Parts: sequence; C-alpha cells; structure tokens
Amino acid sequence: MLRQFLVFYRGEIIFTHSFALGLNIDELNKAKEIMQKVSISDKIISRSILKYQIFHHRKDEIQYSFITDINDPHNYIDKILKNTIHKFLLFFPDPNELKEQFSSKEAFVKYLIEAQHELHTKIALIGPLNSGKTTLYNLVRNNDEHSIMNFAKSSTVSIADLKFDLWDNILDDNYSLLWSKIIGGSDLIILLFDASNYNLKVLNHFLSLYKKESNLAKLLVIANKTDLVSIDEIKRIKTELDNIAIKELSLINSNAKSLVFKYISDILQLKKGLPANFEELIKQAENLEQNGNTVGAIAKYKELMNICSAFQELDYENEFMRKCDELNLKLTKAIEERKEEQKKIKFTPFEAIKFSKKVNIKQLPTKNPTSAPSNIVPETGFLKNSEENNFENQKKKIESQIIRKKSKKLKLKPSDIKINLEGIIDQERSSQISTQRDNVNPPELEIDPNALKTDNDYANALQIMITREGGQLNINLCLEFIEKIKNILGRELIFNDLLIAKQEFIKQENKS
Ligand SMILES: Nc1nc2c(ncn2[C@@H]2O[C@H](COP(=O)(O)OP(=O)(O)O)[C@@H](O)[C@H]2O)c(=O)[nH]1
Ligand SMILES: [Mg+2]
Repeated sequence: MLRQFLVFYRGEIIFTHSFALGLNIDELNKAKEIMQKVSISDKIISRSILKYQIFHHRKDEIQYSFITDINDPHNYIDKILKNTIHKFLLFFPDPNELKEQFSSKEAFVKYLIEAQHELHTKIALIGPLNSGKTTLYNLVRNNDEHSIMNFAKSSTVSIADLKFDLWDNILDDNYSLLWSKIIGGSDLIILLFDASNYNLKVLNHFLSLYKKESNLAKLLVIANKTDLVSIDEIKRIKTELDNIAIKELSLINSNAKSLVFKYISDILQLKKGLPANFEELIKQAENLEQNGNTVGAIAKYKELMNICSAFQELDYENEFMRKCDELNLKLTKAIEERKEEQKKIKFTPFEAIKFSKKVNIKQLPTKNPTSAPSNIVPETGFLKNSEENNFENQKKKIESQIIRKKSKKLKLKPSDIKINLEGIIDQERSSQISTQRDNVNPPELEIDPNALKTDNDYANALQIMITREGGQLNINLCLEFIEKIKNILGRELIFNDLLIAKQEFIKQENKS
C-alpha cells in the first residue's frame, strides 16, 4: 500500500503526505542521500529500505518519492507515481512558492487520496467455513460490491481517508484450490476462526496457505464468536496457539465495526489523527521559548517531535526539529558566553562591594547595657572591635548570636555547628586576655560545607566565620553580602567563596 509521498527540492523536504507509518525523518534523510547519488534522471528507480520500498524519480532539482510496502507491484506503482508527479507540477509549478499555497495543497492531497484508492490495496478474509467471514464483510463494507468470477465477492472498505478492497470467498470448501487466488496480492490477510468451535488442523492449513501465497502481506488472526466462550476458554485458545498474536471479536457486539477498524488500522500502522492536546502543547512550547526558558522549550519541542513521529506528521516533525536545533545553538552560545564571563570574574570585586543600606545593629550585651555603642561605623553598620573585645563580651556575643540564629530558623542543623566553649573557659582561667582583637582566641566553630543550601545558610555561616575572626557583621548585611557576591559571580556559591568573602571583609574592616 502507498504509505508516504514526499517531494525534495534542493535537498530539503518541501512536501510530505503520509497515509501510514513509513520512514521517519532520519531514515528519510538517509534514503535521500542514497537517492541523490543515483545519477539517473527522469526515470523511476526503486530500492528496498528497511521493510519498505522507495519509488524514486528525479527531475532537475526536484526528487519525488513514494514509500510503499515491500510487496507492492512495481509496474502499478510506477504508473501512479508518474501521474502524481505530473499533477504535482500542475498544482505547484514553482516549488519556491509551495509554502504559501495552502489551498493548492489541500486540493493536491485530495488527488493523492484518489491515487491511493487507485492502488487497490487488498484485504482478504480467509478462515474455516462458518467462522463469521461474510458477517464481518457485510458489517464493514461500502455499498459497491462486485463478483470476482465464481469464487469471491469484493467491496471497498473506508478507514479514515483510505480505501481498501475487501475480498470474501463464496466457496464452501476449506481445502479448495481457489483460496490461493483470494490470498494472492493481498496487503493484509484476516484469518477468522470460530472461538467456540475450531479445529487446529484446519487453522494450520490456512496459516500455511498464507505463508505460501503471500507471506509479505500482514496477517491479522481473529478469534470470533467470543460471546459463546468463557474467558478461561479464550486463555486456553491463546495458550494452544501461543506463537500467533490473536485478537478477540464478537460480531454480535455493538462495537464490532469500530473494533475491526481498529485492528486493521493497528496492523497496517495507518496514520492516526493527532492527539487532542497537540495545539496546546505547541502553545506551551512557544510560551517557554518566549519566556526565555530555552531548556524547557527544547524539551517541549522534543516531546512534540516524538508525537509527530508516532503520528507520521513529517512536516511538523521537521519544523520542530529545526526549532530544537535553533534553540540548542542559542543555548550553547549562552553557555559559552557565560563561561567566558566567569573566567573574567575574579574575587577581587569583593573589595568594591559597599553596603548602601543602613542597618541598625542591636547593642551587644555589655556590662553596662544602657550605654550607647560607640563603636559602630554609621554608614556601614559594621562594628569596630575595640574595648568590647574582652573575653567576657566575646563569649556573650557568641552566645547571643547562637540565640539570634536559632530564632531566625537557621537551616544549618545544630549538629553542623560545634562550639567549643571549653576553649574560652580555659583562656579565661589562664587570664592571659589581651584587649587586642588579634590576640583573642575565638571560640571554635565548625561549619559543614555540605549543610549549606540556602542563601540564609551561607549568610549565617559567613557571620560565624567573621565572628571567629573577631569581627562582626549584622545577619542582614551578611545576607546582602552573600547576594552581592552571587550576583557578581553569576553562579551558586561554594564554601571557598565564603572563606574569601570573610578575608575580604576582615581586610576592609581592618582598613576602616
Ligand atoms: N454468536 C455469534 N454468532 C456469529 C458471530 N459471527 C457470525 N456468527 C454467525 O455464524 C454463522 C456463520 O457466519 P458466516 O459469516 O456465514 O460465516 P462464514 O462461513 O465464515 O462466512 C452465522 O449464522 C452468523 O450469524 C459472532 O460473533 N457470534
Ligand atoms: Mg461466507
């Protein structure tokens, strides 16, 4: 049967129409390459590719291809392809303008549908007497019956846009020699048997007839009259005929016609209508693209490509593939640019960071809680270390800091921060406390880099590190500091950034 018609112009696909599953985009491109190497022009040549045949004709810069089943007769296809090319040139004299010619496209597809009918794709009903063949034939056929000599009747059956010739025998002998005439030249053989009364020997006879006469045709085996047997019985039949795929049917059921159509569509892999949400998926992809979510848009276009491939929408598939290529290129460029920028970014810009916001700092607990903090630099909110840097204050400062951090829902687990107060106490005992900040041994605070997840975690850790060095920075400013560093670097922070940030801060503080 005719599966696809394709037109290439200067190596690009400019027109496709699919009736059934054929070659996908990649396979087509391979086929196109093979065909381009063939120097013969103005003559139809055919090749077998995978399980299909390609009938190919090249004239000047345009190539035309029919993709058909492997068993389709050459002389017949040749004739129809020639007529189709002639018609195509009448509809589209200038291939450059084809994209805009919507109405001509529709009219040409109508012509293609007619051409498919002309091919007389044949479906033959075979099987033991009394299995329900004639009942099925009458259920699905159109009103255009005619006799084929004295052994068969034929009518057409329409499924979607396609038309097939359906043959039913009028023989009353399972072993008649005329069965081979019914089977020969078929695209699809439907072997029907009565699930409530069948004979394995007779079934095997029909199976061997199929293999002998038309084994390139597709085979659909149906157990009919399932209304007369139990589910267990059907299971038993399937086990008995375990190397054959068997479909179930009851022709007295109201859904019998649509079920038969579904079985035929599936086995011939006919083109299905696109899913209902297809348009919606396109919109989603376009929105993602417009909103700058390139990765999301690529994923959505790939999803659409898979749908198009399954539904044989090659035009769409091609379009989405181009979109993906475009976006991938954009993404690669953006990544490259970002890498270049990151290379330029050094840690030195930290020194340029200035806090414009004035943040109030609560006075740390001192021996005289009413006295105003004289050691705050007004523009920055930084605390200068001076006389409060005695050990008692240092200890209280750490303790109050821990309380503050707890109240701010610190995301670091308590186990991530270990404070060794013993060290402080030891120093207190040794009473070798200097009023100079540099001489004070800060309490030991250990931070687990792996526990740092959010900006708040980083801000808290930075505050702890600064405190260890004897400096002090309000938690809000720490957070602001973290955000600015992130902005400058243009990436997520790592623990090492904190160490450098802390050093920079202490350096700045020492200068002030
Ligand atoms: N119960 C039942 N009877 C069926 C079914 N299909 C066909 N029949 C009956 O089986 C008999 C033989 O059907 P027919 O189509 O003439 O079989 P053929 O010899 O294979 O053409 C007829 O009486 C049909 O009404 C079915 O699914 N269920
Ligand atoms: Mg009959």
